[in-house]
Amino acid sequence: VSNLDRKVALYNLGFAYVAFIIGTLCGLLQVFIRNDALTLPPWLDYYQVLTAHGILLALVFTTFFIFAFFQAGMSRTLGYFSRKVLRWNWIGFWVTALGTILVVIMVVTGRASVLYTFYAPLQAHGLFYVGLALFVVGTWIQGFALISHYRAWRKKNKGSLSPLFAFMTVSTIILWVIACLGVVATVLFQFIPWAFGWVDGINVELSRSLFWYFGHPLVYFWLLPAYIAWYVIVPKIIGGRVFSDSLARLSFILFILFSIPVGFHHQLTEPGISSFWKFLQTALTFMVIVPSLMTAFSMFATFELRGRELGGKGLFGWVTKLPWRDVRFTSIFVAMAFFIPGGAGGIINASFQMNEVIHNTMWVVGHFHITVGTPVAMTFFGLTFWLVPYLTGRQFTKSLQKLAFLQIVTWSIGMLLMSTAQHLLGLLGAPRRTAYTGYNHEAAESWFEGVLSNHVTMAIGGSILFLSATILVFIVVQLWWFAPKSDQHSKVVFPIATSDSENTPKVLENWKLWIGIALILIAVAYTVPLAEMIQNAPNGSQGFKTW
Ligand code: HAS
Repeated sequence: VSNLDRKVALYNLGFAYVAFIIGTLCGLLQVFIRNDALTLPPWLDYYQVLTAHGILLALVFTTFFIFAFFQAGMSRTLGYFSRKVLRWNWIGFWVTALGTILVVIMVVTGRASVLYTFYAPLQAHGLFYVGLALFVVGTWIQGFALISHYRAWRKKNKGSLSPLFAFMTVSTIILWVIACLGVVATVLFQFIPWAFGWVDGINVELSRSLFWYFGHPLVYFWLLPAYIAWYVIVPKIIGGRVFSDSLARLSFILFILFSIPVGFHHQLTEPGISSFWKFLQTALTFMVIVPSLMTAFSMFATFELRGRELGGKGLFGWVTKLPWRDVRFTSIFVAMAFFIPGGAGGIINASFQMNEVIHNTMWVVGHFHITVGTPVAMTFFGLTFWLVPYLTGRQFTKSLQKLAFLQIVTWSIGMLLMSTAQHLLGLLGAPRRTAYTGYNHEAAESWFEGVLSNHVTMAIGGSILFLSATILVFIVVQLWWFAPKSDQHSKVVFPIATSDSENTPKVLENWKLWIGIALILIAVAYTVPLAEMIQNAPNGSQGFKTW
């Protein structure tokens, strides 16, 4: 990676970690408010903090981190950026940053307490939606800059499959662009006119559906970069290779196909969508589980092959041979382990009838803390430990490595306590998205007493998590400015495993084909129900009037 390419990746990474520390602080406040241990001052309310927490961590930290990782990896695997690609990456970064700053100003000043899902009937100041639009446009610019870098490489290497890292990056960007079409449509054509008062109503069901058309693949936009690390980086760190190049590519293609036409599984309790369409999208949701199962299989195979290569004997002897003392591996392994219950919880959520039990309860909050909050976030931490030194030319010293272990141990314990409590509270009926259980709050609170299920457990978990976040940011600051500069021997490399693509079918890189099939599936799953929502809206297509 050239120094110029490094700089844009570092800026993205820096932005990500500033958002991370503020977002985790909001999380800390959150658990204490729910525990009734903290009363906020009159100028700050619960929903303001909750919105900031969700936006800063789920949207801002992830997105900026992902682009840092993509930029560093694309420059490493396909060669330095041309001046044009570099310029567009910078423009994209600044547009994304500007959008973020606008959004944050609106949230902090109390004009956008609409949560990170921001769908109607909640309404924010118009500038909040303008900020969101800029955020999306900025990511598209960065995404297209990377795609043009990839196209230039393919032109030079006609007939060859691209390196796995680049293939996966392009798949993720394609998924992101198609997914954003929904949120762009609702923000531009529904929210902005409504929030600025140009129209006097909004079609709530349509806006929620367009949001979830985007909202579900959004979770795979977070997950796929973590999967890139699992498929391409981890095998190198443990000294192995990619188990199967075709399997890895196929799993990413399956995400492009099946992660979008499934948004209704977030809306199973909404009356405006008929059961047939909900059922169809639920069935498609079960298809999007397949590439994750393929990934799990592939990971186990990679670990076992490498463990046996190192002399591991018997059924599980190979487990002991893996490099457990290497925090770059251990952090990501623990992240993977969290995804086993995380994924199982997702399957429960997606099961039409079981969704009735958990919808809008704390269970969902538990679910996303052991999907995006641990498997994804902790994979990003594991990447940070070498990505920052790689970009800054400093050393990941022994003492920082020890601290990194402490960080992942505290994050794991904190998440385990907090998310277990959240799952149990949810099953007992504790609502999400509100500090209060409803009327008769004091009496209702007492239902939730118990060793693991109460709000105190959640608060203890939350506090450990904040401690862990502080340790992580301390490590990042050290690796950025203070750790000793690396010399020839201690130079940190960007680990990329060998992936044998000799027998990989070329059709897997035929983007037109896969994008075409994805669009057909989307049309099948969405055209009729969206048309019905427009037709059936009271007061015409604008829907419900607001006063
Ligand atoms: Fe989800 C709600 C269904 C995955 C995030 N999800 C959410 C929300 C978020 C979220 C943020 O159907 C809340 C949205 C809101 O604000 O309202 N989710 C699923 C399904 C999956 C799934 C079917 N979710 C994720 C991922 C997320 C995420 C990934 C973030 C990154 N989710 C739902 C549904 C709802 C929902 C409903 C709505 C609920 C409601 O009613 O509101 C699947 O993709 C899961 C498949 C995953 C697996 C796991 C494979 C395991 C692997 C690990 C291997 C481990 C190894 C290590 C190798 C099948 C790959 C070995 C270690 C050892 C120790 C042995």
